Amino acid sequence: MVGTVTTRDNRAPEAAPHRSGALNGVLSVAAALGASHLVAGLVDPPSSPYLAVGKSFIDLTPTWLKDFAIATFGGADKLVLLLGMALVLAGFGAAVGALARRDLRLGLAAVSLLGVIGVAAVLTRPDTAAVGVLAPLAAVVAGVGALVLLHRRRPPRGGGVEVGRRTALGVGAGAAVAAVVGQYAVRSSVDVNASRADVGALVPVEPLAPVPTGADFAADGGLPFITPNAEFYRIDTAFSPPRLAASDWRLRIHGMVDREITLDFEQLLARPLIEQRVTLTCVSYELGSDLVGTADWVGVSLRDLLAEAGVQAGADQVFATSVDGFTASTPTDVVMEVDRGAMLAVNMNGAPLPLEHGFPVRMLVPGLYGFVSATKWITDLELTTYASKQAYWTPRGWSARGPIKLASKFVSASSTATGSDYRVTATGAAWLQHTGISAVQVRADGGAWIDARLAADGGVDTWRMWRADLPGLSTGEHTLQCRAVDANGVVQTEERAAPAPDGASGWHTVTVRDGA
Ligand SMILES: Nc1nc2c(c(=O)[nH]1)N[C@H]1C(S)=C(S)[C@@H](COP(=O)(O)O)O[C@H]1N2
Ligand SMILES: [Mo]
Repeated sequence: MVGTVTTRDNRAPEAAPHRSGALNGVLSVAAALGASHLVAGLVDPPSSPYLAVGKSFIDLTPTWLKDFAIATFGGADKLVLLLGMALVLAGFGAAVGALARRDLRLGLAAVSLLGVIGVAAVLTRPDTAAVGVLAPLAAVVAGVGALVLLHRRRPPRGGGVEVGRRTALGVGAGAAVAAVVGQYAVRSSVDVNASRADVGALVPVEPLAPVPTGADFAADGGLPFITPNAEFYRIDTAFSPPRLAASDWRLRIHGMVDREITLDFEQLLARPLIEQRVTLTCVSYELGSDLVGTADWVGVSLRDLLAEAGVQAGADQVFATSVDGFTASTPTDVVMEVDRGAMLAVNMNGAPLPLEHGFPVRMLVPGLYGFVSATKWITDLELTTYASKQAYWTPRGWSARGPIKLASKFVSASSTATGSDYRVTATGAAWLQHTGISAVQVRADGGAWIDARLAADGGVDTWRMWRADLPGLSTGEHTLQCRAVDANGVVQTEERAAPAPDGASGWHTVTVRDGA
């Protein structure tokens, strides 16, 4: 009967080829990405659609999602984004394949859409060159080519399976090879590692005294006073760190200045080199989180550089731009404070800045959160006004100004049994850069505050480590809190605030148990 025939005609083509349709789509998208990454690697690395779209994605991400990603994944947020993009692209590829199976033209249109998005990203990103559009165009050529090839070679029902499989394998292998070679080309386009080795460790006019002994309680489970570069938190909007050689670096100081200045790296280093011990903090710091670290920085006084340029009256904002288009603005009056220590840093803990931390040059202003003061890969400084220009995070709902808030946190807590009760030894850190800490207090279960022992003072722009003993805790669970008192006697507020828009506040609270 009619029913039987219909069933056969519908069922036969659907089972197996449907799956290969999705696979064809995924392979075509992979071919598109591989080819474009290769072409980008050869002509203009930042134009790789994968990187450019990733970067655009970051910039277009709503603030709540970005905050969530930083809070949830911390330093791994980039990896999560990468995996997320791979998943989205694989899903997109499967859809392309399904469309192509219905009508090849639909599939081709869909895969070309990837190229259109890529062209748009390349043309609108500040760090991409016009020649970079060749990369998304290569994506279209490779994606369309692969889809046509795979579609044509799709085995006719009941035969030719080997031919189809070989084509698929060939496209997949070609995509992988192109991606790997492209990545190699991206990495070797600028030899930043050689450039870092050239810069090496710089010798300041007056080297800092070593960190005083007893500046931390690392032996009791606390953090080391100096944060090793490899463990220093990283926060930025860069999908992958810009690769800028010191020899290609230029800094333009312009806007409301008497004399515009353009410096290259050698000219920067010809200025007197200063060294400062500074604790950097991210405004996204949440009570107890890791977005705070201390390093010894060598660089040049920013105040002196701006004085050379001659800051004009009314220029209340120092507007910094990085090579990848991130911007941050700092109040001019803070940068120009005689003892503030605003600097352009080139060394971090005795080594050239790691790529992730801004090689070759970054800005630092002790006492201000990173988003308003610590521009990495800095290439431009404009003296302007808050009224005329907004930095990256301002329209995204964060404060235009960002003095660091008084904070303290627990780092470790260990318990020791003492007969029928137990004792907890806690370590932690407290900071109010550029003011200093005079005391830290700890309490259990809302009881009386106990003064913690402060570690040796490592400098007014750094954190202060502390250690506290809480004896006589009864078996079971207890809640510990800490609070800091700054050098002026101001006590850290109990009032809780989320990081947005201008930094978290409140007392860090942890739970301890005996035997834990
Ligand atoms: N170019 C660039 N510089 C940047 C950022 C950025 O996104 N791009 N983020 C800022 C923020 S929010 C912080 S907290 C510090 C973090 O510096 P780190 O990654 O070296 O710890 O860098 C600042 N400088
Ligand atoms: Mo930050």
